[in-house]
Amino acid sequence: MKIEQQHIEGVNKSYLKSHQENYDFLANNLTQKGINISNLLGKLKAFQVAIPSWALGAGGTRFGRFSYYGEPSSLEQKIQDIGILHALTQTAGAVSLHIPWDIPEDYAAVKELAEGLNIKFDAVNSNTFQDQKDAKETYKYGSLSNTNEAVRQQAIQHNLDVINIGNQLGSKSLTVWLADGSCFPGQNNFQTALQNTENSLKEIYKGLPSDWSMLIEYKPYEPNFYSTVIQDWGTSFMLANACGEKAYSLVDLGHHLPNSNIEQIVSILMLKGKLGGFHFNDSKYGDDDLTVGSIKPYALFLIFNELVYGMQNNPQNPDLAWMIDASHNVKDPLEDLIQSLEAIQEAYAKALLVNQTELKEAQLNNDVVKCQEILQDAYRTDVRPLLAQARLESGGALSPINSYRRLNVRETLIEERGKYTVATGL
Ligand code: PSV
Ligand code: MN
Repeated sequence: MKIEQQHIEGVNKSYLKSHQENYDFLANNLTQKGINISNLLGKLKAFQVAIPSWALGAGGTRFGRFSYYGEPSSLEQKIQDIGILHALTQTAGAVSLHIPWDIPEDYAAVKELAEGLNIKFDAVNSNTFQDQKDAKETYKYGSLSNTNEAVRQQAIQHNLDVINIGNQLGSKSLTVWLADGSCFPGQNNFQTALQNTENSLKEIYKGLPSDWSMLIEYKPYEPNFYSTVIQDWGTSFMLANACGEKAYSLVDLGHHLPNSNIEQIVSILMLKGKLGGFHFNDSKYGDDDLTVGSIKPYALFLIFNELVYGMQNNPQNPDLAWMIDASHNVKDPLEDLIQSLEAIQEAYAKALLVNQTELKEAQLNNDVVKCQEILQDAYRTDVRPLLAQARLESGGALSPINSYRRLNVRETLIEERGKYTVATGL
């Protein structure tokens, strides 16, 4: 299924009048505060987030998986789904492939399909957390950190293969997330595991094309529950420094122990020019992979406030690879992703409203109350008409979720693909 412009325009008609009223009201208020609206709209339109190829099917837990039917069963169908998301939201202009789940069979055809839908190939993700069919070595006791050299070599080679696949599609970065670690005290020697990992990452780094970057993701636990080799941002930062200037840390919102100050982590990494990638999700307890902004929207805003500050003040930090990394059991995955995309744009827009000059002045005066007022004034602004206007100007839907439902997208996908198709992924 492909959503055409006239379908979106047709549905937009019924929302146009109330949108115009809401937008005019907001635009007036913001203009009176000295905010440049067209500049703001330009930034929102330019902000694109990659959809991971594994998130288009029903999510699941180890206790079960409940399909929403009509899942994409090939890479081409996954890209078509992202095309639907992008047509409606105009903010999902990239796909992040997970290899080996999504190795293209026909590169030229896949590229052409993506190009036709305005979708770029963002970071490619390797997978050494599962054993693949017919693999010679097992990752049961680790991959890049394994004490067995043959296992490490297999994992290094896999990452080099992933770079090669991404290179043929136009990707410019490799994301490495390791499940390596231990489940019980004494199982691993921490120092050996870290040294092996560093050496393996350096081998992969050697294979990076000159215009590529390597993004090193960290996670404190799961699937290993006693120790994880790359457990936190400090370890990731250390490894990125050891590898070289094209290696960066990647922050995944769900990969922190409860109550970690993620905004501070983001800020320091950007100051050091080492934040390369970002995975969005939300959580109540751990790496819950819930819809972005569904649990802690204020925390997301504070994180975005630091991201915006870094983007404006830290030229030493590269452009970031943004990706949604959320998926679960109870929603239509496409509706879920639309909600995540909206929440990301909302937090970004609010962060853009923060008056950085006034904030700096209040900070210098130690006016703590004013500092809080400035942040919360931006956070409490209902920016949704602004997002809708940015979408409208880019040819998207004023109300993506309602349009998705009114255009009977899921029903059409089920008709086209059948009910019981299953997407590759977790
Ligand atoms: C691991 O929890 C992770 O966040 C990594 O980014 C993986 O690539 C992704 O989730 C999917 O397994
Ligand atoms: Mn992630």
